[in-house]
Amino acid sequence: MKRLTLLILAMVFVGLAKAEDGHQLWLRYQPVNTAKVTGPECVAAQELRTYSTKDVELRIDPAMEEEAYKIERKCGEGPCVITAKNEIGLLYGAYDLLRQKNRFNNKDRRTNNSLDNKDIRTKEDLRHSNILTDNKDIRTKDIDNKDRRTGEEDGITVSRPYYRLRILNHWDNLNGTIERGYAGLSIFWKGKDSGKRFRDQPIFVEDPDQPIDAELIKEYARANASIGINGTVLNNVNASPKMLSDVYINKVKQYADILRPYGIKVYLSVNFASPMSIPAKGFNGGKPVKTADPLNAQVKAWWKAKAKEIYALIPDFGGFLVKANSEGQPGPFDYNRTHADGANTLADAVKPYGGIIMWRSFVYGAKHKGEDRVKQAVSEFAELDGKFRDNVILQSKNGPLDFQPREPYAPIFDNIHQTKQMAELQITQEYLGQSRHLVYLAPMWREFFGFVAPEKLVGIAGVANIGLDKNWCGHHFSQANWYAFGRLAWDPNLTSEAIAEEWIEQTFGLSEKCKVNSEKCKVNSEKLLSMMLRSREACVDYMMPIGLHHIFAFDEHYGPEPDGFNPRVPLEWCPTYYHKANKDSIGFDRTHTGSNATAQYREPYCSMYDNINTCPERYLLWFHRVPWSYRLKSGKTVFEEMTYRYNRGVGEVEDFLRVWQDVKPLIDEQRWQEVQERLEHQLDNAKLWRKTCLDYFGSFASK
Ligand code: BDP
Repeated sequence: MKRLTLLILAMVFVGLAKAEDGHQLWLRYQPVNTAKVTGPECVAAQELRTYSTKDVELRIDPAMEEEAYKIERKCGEGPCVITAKNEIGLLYGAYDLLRQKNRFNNKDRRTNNSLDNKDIRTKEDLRHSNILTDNKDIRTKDIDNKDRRTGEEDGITVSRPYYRLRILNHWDNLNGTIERGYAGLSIFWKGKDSGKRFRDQPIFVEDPDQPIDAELIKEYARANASIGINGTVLNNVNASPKMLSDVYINKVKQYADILRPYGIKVYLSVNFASPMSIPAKGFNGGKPVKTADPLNAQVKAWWKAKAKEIYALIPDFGGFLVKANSEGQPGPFDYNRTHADGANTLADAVKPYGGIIMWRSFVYGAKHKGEDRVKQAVSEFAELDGKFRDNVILQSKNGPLDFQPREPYAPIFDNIHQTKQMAELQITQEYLGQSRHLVYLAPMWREFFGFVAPEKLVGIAGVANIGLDKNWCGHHFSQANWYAFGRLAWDPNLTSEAIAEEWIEQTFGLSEKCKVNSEKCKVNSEKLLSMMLRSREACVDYMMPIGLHHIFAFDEHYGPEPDGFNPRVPLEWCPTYYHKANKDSIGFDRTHTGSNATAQYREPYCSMYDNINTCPERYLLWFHRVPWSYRLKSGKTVFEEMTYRYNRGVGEVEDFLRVWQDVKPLIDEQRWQEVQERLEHQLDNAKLWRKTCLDYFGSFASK
């Protein structure tokens, strides 16, 4: 009897621990097994059979658009019907149906294409000032009363993705580490400890003999499919040539086979000099080439042979992502060739198979060394516009510098007109507290779409925040950024509010505690929503308000180091280069009297940013150099305003801790505790930012 009780208790605890460690992400539906599913045998059917409480019928209609779906809900009278052109559309429809069923707060905060999706900066400003000053009111601004999901066609939802390319970029190295990864080692590549140490950390080396974790990759595929992500780049943009060796291509094939039923294509980052060290099947008796010059006939033949080798194994392989001539990576400049020469050679190799090349514009310190770093992409690429093959896409970060907590949009999007473009967003919070701070990024990405119209782009890439940590992303709330990326790639007009609300309800709202207390859960969900929506602005405040940027500790990019200067590293890595504070003034003059970066923007932004009276104050020190006595619209001097904002940022985190305490009764123990610890750390770190920056800048301001 005793043994039996113990056994039951043990089972309960194992069950609980398993259920609440965050590994299930937002896919926490309770299995019921009563669904009747007709239609093709596909992942959608399995998903619904396991989880739906209602009968669902799946229908194929070849006339429908690729990846689109229709859901007809005749609640109470017969089955729900999902119709799509093929199985992947059915799968997306199935996830949407499940998403709708697992919501309890049906307020309409869904889309907003009238407010922050146009170039109406004044409204943008208004919106931000609302967020900053009156947190209670944030959501009402975005409510649009037309419910396109339920209102229009009486229970019919029709949805199609805005972008064909919705791709995660994993910066995973073949030795299992992840560049800018804060959630453990790679889920794709496994290394082994070399026994050597660097700064007390073990050095890992590649170990291609280790088997892949097929189950984990299937879970990964399912999570991505549930939010519409349909592509993944499996390795770091700082790519090892070994990625293209046959042993690794064989592994890529295994991944492609697991991901395919979920509608996900695989892509690879490639090292431009790969032809010089890796053999290609059927090429030159297995010998590499002596050069990587993209116009050399042997090099072209090598890339063609390599493409053939890959496509023989993976017929739906997506293509290559390339970082060339940036931060020490090889590229076409090494042979006096242009980015277009380089990209086109690769594009020709994958073209026969329908592949694409995503060529990154994140370049500095090469051809335009010494120029203001934020100008270099336009300087390098604008003159090449129109010279790229039609299967080349220029992939650019949302800001012109490097994923800072706040940057103005990257003007490359204004300067390229004939070449296809993609935006690269960073889901991993390299500069926004990594996996230790709660910072919800959708508002930042929506801000970007307010300046770069979604229709200018053909796709979106997101630098992933996924690792081997049990909860995938390190911080439970960082999962929301993965979720938000997928949802925005599907529909960039979705509001940050709608996405956060969906995520909260699915992630925290389906617990046993919520089932018996659903009204309280609604209140909780509102509180969490408000906290998430304020979190990015809070981070800007306690790290880098009024246009400060890149004052992070060298390399780790986590804590503050505003006095950072090291003559042995490139100047563009030094914080002091970016604020140029001295006893008289602070800020980087990027106007016509300075680096003239403002000239790279289209009107009205060019004039607006150039003129200190019209430049939004959130970009003040980004574009302008001002004396310490300069007064902002608030009447405060620069240093007084800084002090106010650093304090406000810290105050926000204090409030997040209060919110988290309030919601405690309805959140499961393990996740509550883990988030609590991180929030406490976030507060300490925010205070450290405040102290370090105010001490440092104050030492100039008071002179
Ligand atoms: C920076 C990262 C660096 C990346 C680089 C890139 O610090 O690790 O390699 O961007 O995007 O944000 O290429």
